[in-house]
Amino acid sequence: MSNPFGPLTNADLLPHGPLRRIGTHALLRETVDSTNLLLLAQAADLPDGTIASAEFQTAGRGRLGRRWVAPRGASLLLSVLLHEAEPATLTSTITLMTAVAACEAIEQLTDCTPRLRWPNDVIIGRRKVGGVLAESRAIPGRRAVIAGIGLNCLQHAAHFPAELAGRATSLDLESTEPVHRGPLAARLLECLDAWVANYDRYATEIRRAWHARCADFGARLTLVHDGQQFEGTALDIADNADLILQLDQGGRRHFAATTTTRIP
Ligand code: BT5
Repeated sequence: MSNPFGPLTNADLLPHGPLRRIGTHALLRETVDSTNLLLLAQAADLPDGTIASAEFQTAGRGRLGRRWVAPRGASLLLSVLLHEAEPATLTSTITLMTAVAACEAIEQLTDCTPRLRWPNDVIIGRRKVGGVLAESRAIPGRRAVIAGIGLNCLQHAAHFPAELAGRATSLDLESTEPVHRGPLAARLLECLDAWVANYDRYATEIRRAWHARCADFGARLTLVHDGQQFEGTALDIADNADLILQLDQGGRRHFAATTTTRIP
């Protein structure tokens, strides 16, 4: 095993068991703009299952133009490239699979209990410990689907910018045990590989696994869609990962993650 406090290595990221799909190749960087961008840019030339990892991102990406910020060496900053035939049905469920895989790795290797917040947050208590960003682009004959995850591992409170105070946390802050990034990365990728290898057969299971960890159902949410605010009670997620909201004004409505923001 690599140095538990050193940078992530190929030994952490490439599969130890039988390769299903994820881990054909790994790009490890000290510094990169964004691991998602790295894979998006080279998507047509890299093999299906390529992993990208960095110790630091200068332009970490969140959803809808937001930023992901993390000090050097404190997080898992990982992205996975998947080549899919069109129509790439994987795009609607890859966020759920990645978030569930992150929870599984945390549950198996730490004493933390992670939960999920629609559409892409991994939380502990009420604080965000990780986030998933799925992106995709057409490449010749196929679609490149990129699943990126940022997971706060070693940060302490002063590492978070002021605007995240009280809203963000790390595994080290939440756990009573030391947190080792290498084994966490390896387990997260193994869990994701298991979901992705058979995702068409796992549609029900993935929804169930996500549902079981979701902190939102039955909770009151305020959503903004198309400049309009909607309030209601979260009921469920649809097969395509839309959130189903029971509106206070009456009726039920589906909201897509790509066009919806939450008011905290
Ligand atoms: C996300 O977006 O949560 C998706 C984050 C995905 C990051 C990974 S890192 C590897 C890969 N490469 C990338 O460039 N991206 C992916 P969103 O739901 O839009 O949340 C973004 C918001 O979370 C920000 O506006 C902040 O409020 C907050 N935030 C930023 N950094 C954070 C952190 N380290 N921990 C907790 N919250 C954070």
